[in-house]
Amino acid sequence: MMQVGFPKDFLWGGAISAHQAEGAWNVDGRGPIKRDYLILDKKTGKRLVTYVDENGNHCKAALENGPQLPKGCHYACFEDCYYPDHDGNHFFEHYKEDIALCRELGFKIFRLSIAWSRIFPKGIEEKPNEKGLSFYRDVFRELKDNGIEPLVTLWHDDTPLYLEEECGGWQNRKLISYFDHYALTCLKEFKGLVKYYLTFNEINNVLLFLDMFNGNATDEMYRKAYQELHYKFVASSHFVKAAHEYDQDVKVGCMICGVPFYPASADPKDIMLSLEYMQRGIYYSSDVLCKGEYPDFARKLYAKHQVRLDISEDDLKDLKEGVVDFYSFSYYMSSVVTVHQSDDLVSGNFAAGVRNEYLDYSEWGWAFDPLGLRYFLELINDRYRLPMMIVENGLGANDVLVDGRIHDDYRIRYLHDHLSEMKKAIADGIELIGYTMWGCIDLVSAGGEMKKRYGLVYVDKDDEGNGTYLRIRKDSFAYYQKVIRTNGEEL
Ligand code: P53
Repeated sequence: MMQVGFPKDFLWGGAISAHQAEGAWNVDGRGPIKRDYLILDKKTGKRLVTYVDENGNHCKAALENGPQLPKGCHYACFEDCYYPDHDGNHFFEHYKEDIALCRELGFKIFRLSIAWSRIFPKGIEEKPNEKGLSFYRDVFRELKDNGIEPLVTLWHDDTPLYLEEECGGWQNRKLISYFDHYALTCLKEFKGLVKYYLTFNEINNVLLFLDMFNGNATDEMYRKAYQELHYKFVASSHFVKAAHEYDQDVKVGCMICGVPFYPASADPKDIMLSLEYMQRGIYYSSDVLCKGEYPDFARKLYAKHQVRLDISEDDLKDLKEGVVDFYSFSYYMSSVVTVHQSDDLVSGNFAAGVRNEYLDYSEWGWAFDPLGLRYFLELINDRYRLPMMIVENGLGANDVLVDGRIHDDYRIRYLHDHLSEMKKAIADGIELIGYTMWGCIDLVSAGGEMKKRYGLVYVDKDDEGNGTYLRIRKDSFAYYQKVIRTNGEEL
């Protein structure tokens, strides 16, 4: 029989990541990551990295082409700069209060990430940092005690800095074994506490962002992106295999940045172009993780940039044996592409392409497209037939406190419209098992702004780091609470 409403064990919840929420960046032995050296440049609204050059000069620069600094330079923090990720939203100190709020909301699941560098500060150690392990053990226990299942991302863009600076980052095959050691340590240490894992957050961004935001990407950049992806795919497959062998209860998902690409016109050239964006941006990564092998069209992509992968027979075997249990993805917006010239371009942070005249855009240029979510669910269901989970979705907006309250009816509308499309997809037979709304408690955005807020809960902190970090329930809090209480009957 067709499912009508949400399944009764639907996993309602919210999501955060370590470096955007925890703060306590240098507490209890946590090692540094590149994000710890990123500031928000007020003039351009862009993130800059701070470092010292070989003569000891203080420098700031946009580092768009990877983590490597010029020769002789070292990442450094300066007294007169504010580093938003150093504090996050103070989840490290506030987690009990935050989990109590999640319980009040009725969450069944809470997505968070483990900071690799809390467990292995440099990434190369043999023995894990006990204090790091005990922090996460406490958090997971607190969640369990509150009837909430943790959904754990192993990597949310936070490779230990040592591995990036000294080992060449993910261009180095050795990263696979360092990651394996970290991931297997988590698997063993958190046995019985964690049932759901995701390996690499938005793993496809490496390629997707080259396409979307870097019209001038060189062959060399593409070659590096494909190589990095390959090593991450292999590392991911190792974890899936190990998890399945070690603990029958554990389920592992991929994590794909889900942007459907639309053609701007019915010109077959535009149709073909949008297909190629889907192939490179979405299917290339998803196919490897969900089907265990590279798609046929990979050959076409490699030919375009003369890619020669470092890839072994063992790798291919591992990819085959380590396919994920469910398909998880983030969904914020769709994007439009064309071969034709257009002046009407979308601009915003991490948004690109041609403006879609049928859609509204957020203050940050992200297309509001709930139907695009259902479209994406259909595409993915057709291709993989796996249970699906939406592990990020939400609206980044500049919420304003009025008499101590946030009336975020725009966020309620955003949620309502996306949840309605999910409900329709489920009625059409799509196996959707969970939804974790992004940034359920306000946190630092990927672009470094605090004022781009996603939460059901407001956190009193501004872009310069001023504030009490007090938590305040927004109007959307009561809305989502009702949705969960009625299991989506009332949207
Ligand atoms: P912010 C771009 C496009 C889609 C998803 O993004 C993205 C990004 C930026 O990397 O990232 C995910 O904070 C990411 C989160 C991030 C969230 O989307 O730029 O997994 O870490 O905060 C929202 O508004």
